[in-house]
Amino acid sequence: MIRDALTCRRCDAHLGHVFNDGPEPTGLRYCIDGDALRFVKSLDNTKLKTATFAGGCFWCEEGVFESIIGVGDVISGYSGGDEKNPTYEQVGSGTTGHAESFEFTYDPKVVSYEDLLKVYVASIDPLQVNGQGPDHGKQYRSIIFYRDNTEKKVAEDYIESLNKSGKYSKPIAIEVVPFVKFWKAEDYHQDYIKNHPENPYVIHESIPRLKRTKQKASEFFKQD
Ligand code: MHO
Repeated sequence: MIRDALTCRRCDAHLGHVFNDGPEPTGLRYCIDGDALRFVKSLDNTKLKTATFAGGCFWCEEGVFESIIGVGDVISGYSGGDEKNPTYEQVGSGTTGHAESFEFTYDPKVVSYEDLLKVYVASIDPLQVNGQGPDHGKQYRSIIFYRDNTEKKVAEDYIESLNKSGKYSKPIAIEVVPFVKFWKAEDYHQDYIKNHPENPYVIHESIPRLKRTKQKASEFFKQD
């Protein structure tokens, strides 16, 4: 059996060993010191809540929220209009009333609805009307879809506090509307940033947006 010693790239400290006599499929067996591990709190799947927002390009927003502590699965889709089974092309034409949206589960014991709103506002230009960054049209408008009166109040109070903060030159342009229905987008839109890191839009819009949001709301982000 061969044993490889692991050392810290930064300070050369010993972190454990990897042996080649482990089980299939890798054949590796890890014996790692506790100090070298990062323990991640697992979500309580029985108590997850669901939230839905729209903030322009859903590829970008999905990427942001997948990086947030306490957030589970994030799905790209469409909401805010009446059209049934909308397609990307229909929504992109701006005729359906839908906005590119994203829906996700979260553990309210780990991250609160208000904290999710802070991340959301940090991830967009909250002053831009009917658009986000280079994308213009109602299909890119910003919306908080609340599911009950508590969420409605948290959202409205938060927006009011932003408007009163004196930090903004114009009124916050985020709609707060009741959640009705979320239509999941086509499969190729899911996990788009991860699957298409070479896409120019991802390089020039999505990744910078992710980095900007992380700078503004770093306390909510998972470690890399
Ligand atoms: N204008 C961009 C938007 C991407 S996005 C999913 C494009 O058409 O690629 O909104």
